[in-house]
Amino acid sequence: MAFELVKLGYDYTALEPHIDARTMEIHHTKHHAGYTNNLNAAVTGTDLEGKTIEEILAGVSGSTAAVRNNGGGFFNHNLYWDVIAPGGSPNPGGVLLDAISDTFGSVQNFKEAFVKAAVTRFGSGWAWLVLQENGLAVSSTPNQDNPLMDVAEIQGTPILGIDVWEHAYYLNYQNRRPDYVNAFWNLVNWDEVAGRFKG
Ligand code: MN3
Repeated sequence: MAFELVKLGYDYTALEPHIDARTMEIHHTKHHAGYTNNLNAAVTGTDLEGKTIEEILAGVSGSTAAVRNNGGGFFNHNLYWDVIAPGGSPNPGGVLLDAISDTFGSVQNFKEAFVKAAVTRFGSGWAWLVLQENGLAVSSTPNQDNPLMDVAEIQGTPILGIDVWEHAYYLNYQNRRPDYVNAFWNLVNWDEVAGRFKG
């Protein structure tokens, strides 16, 4: 199998009370596993077989809906599990803090823009902090699209992302997406985000 479901670096219970264990278990073992299996099925026997996920996403406008949806779902959840951690980590520092301050004015302003993107994404999708050639941007994408895709309105390298599909929060938060998005700040692993910023 070309693409494999990652093992998480923490237990399903480890993100409580912000993300509950049942949500984590279903999200990983059903949703992410499904995207991974369906991506493999979609690329097997095609000229995409053997390509990296980044290569596939960069040319996704020429691919099937199955590749777009499941390739995005595979990549997006890999990032999501990595940028959150039990207890999170302190706010950004160093060059990432400088870049956030340059673009947004302050960390607080950045957080407000990110929350707004996450809360106002209609239906299912994601909100992102995106590294571009000329700095940072906040964006949101529908479904399992992401900024690596050549179809994305705002393109670049996502370094932080939040899943706002209902499957990511509904058991614990029901319709209260803003509560889930605000709780997310308790989990963000800024060391991981900073590592992605430096590439
Ligand atoms: Mn999801």
